[in-house]
Amino acid sequence: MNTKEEFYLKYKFAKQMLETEINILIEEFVFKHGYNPVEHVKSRIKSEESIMKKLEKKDYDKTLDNIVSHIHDAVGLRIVVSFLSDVYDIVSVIKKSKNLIVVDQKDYIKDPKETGYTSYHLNVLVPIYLEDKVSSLEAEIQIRTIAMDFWASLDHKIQYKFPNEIPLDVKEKMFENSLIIKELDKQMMHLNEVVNKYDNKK
Ligand code: 0O2
Repeated sequence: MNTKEEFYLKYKFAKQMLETEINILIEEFVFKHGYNPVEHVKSRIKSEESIMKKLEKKDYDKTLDNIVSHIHDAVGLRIVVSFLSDVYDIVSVIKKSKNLIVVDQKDYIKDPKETGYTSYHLNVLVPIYLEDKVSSLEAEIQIRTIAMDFWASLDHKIQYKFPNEIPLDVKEKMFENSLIIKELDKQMMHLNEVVNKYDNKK
């Protein structure tokens, strides 16, 4: 590994490559299906402070090599879609990409985290084309519905407000709300299918 600046520059390139590839895949999907399932896409590079905190939590030395080996979401991209079925359509599109190699996947929609967190996570290798060589870096893509994103965003605020221990009543309420979100996502998807059938009859 080279200097710290060069190291973070590679993460910047990986983020740019990932954004471009995802935007192309989405545009291609819209062209093929005449429908845009994506509400918005957001990407970020994890701050150095958060990376170091995560290494500490995982009990690893704070080295650049350990970031590459153990921090799988230093580059992260989130795709927020309208309906539950859109999540799986987008996952399947990404899996078919010739430029991204899927190295891990977690379906937290099928198996939610104990907090109630739901999302589909895909870890991919993103190619980076440098002047003298081609290398790759791992990035995490989170795909979720607007309802799941609503839940996760409040949960994130709660985690920030209570860094040590989240009060039990808040935890329980969030878990209850995750079940409501799950039901709402199902209902909205079914209603959308009904609405689409009306369109077809015209
Ligand atoms: P931030 O600030 O969003 O980046 P690891 O990433 O190694 O800790 P694991 O199991 O390999 O753990 O990764 P996982 O759980 O697949 O993905 C971790 C990321 O998922 C988190 O990153 C969050 O973005 C999101 N996530 C996981 N669980 C929850 C949850 O209960 N609530 C919310 N709001 N988000 C969750 P970071 O680095 O923790 O946070």
